[in-house]
Amino acid sequence: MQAPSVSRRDFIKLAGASGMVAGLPASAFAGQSTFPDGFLWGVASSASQVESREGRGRSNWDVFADQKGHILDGSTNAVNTAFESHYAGDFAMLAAAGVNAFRFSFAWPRIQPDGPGKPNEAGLALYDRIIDEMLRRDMIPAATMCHWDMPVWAGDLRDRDMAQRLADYADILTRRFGDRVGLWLALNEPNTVAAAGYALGMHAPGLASAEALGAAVHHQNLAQGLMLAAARANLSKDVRVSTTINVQSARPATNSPEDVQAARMAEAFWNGAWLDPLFGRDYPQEVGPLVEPFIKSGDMAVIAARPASIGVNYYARVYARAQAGSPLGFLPEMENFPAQLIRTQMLPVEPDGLTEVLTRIHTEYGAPDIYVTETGFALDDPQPVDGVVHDPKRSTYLQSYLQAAHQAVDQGVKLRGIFYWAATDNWEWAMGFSKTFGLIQVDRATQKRTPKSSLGYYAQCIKINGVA
Ligand code: IFM
Repeated sequence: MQAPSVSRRDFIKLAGASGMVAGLPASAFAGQSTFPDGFLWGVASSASQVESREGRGRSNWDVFADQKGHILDGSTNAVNTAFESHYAGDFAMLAAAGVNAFRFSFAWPRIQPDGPGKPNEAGLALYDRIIDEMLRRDMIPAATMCHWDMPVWAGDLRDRDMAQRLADYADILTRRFGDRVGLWLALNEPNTVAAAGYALGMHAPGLASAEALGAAVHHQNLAQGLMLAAARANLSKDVRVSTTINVQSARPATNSPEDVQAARMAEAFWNGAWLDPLFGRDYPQEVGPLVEPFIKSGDMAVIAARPASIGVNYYARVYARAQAGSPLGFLPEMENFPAQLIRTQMLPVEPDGLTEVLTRIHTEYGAPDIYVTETGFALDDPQPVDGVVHDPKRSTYLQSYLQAAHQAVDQGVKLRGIFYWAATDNWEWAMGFSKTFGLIQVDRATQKRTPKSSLGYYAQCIKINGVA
């Protein structure tokens, strides 16, 4: 497969289209908001959102998406962006913009399609090629081991044995790819998985009960501990091994005592239920009744992996409305957002919440290195004009989030990199293809990739290692 040729000059053109700082030398920004040396300027993706189903086993998300009424636009994840045959072109475009790290995930159903034990060599070989191409383009591979897609044979997270199955899978991955991946992340947003998949029935496997929720919380934490232990046993000490939590601070939707209480629960569920045990504390008392039935002797020690770095996904705050009878005790819904906030297709724009979560993790959890493993904006993008999709709002929002991240750095936070979600438009789970986050547009009929002007803006930031 031939990668299209994209030059750095094309990106100066793109930056011009973005109306930003095209052509200015890096010295023009001396003393302004620059990031530490070695900062990772990344973009992110996940297997189940970009790869096709070709060559892999059936996943929990295939089952969910194939059931009528689950996906907003009636689409499925059968083809997605056919990343497995377009990655070289995607990487060429991103590398020309200066992107120096690429976050992707392995599809567990591609590695172990039919059952536990011996992995599928064709699946492993595909990721060999993808990783080698990243390295050829000077992009550090940042790999999520499991980003929501699980093989059907493995069952679901109500089953405690899932933790060991995920640990065995982590062992396979780190043995094979440990010599090339620079940053390992065990799970992606276990909090979203538990809330949307086991409490609200909105994501695979479509469950909604307090029992399923409690099991999904504890078994993912346990899995994460076992996965990190398996990875550490296989990797050299200088390789970064961590996990990614969707950290959003919670506020009440109204001033009612019920909503104030709901926000306390949301805060504990969304953040503390994951970060506290990972860094050696007990579960927050608010989630005790949910998880206690599932905790066995020795579990908390396994979960307390105390990683030296942590992946943080941040989009916006959670606004909690009390909901009697809901397994969570609150609803994190769209209409709960304060009306004055700018809204994207999905979430509001709240840059100050990013400074808040980064400084909080720094002070409360022993100042780990932090990677913002996702942040991004779903917007209604226009059709391309002269080979560029003009999306100035995405650049403006991104600029405000980068400034917010930089404020955290000013306050001592050890921020080591940012990964924009997403590299390309992709399949947004239950929202199908209706939400577009990418820096690169993908034509669904032809799979043609077109850069957005926000990629040009990102290129300018990368060039000055700061906020353009
Ligand atoms: O697309 C998702 C991703 O898979 C996990 N984090 C949030 C993104 C946007 O909703």
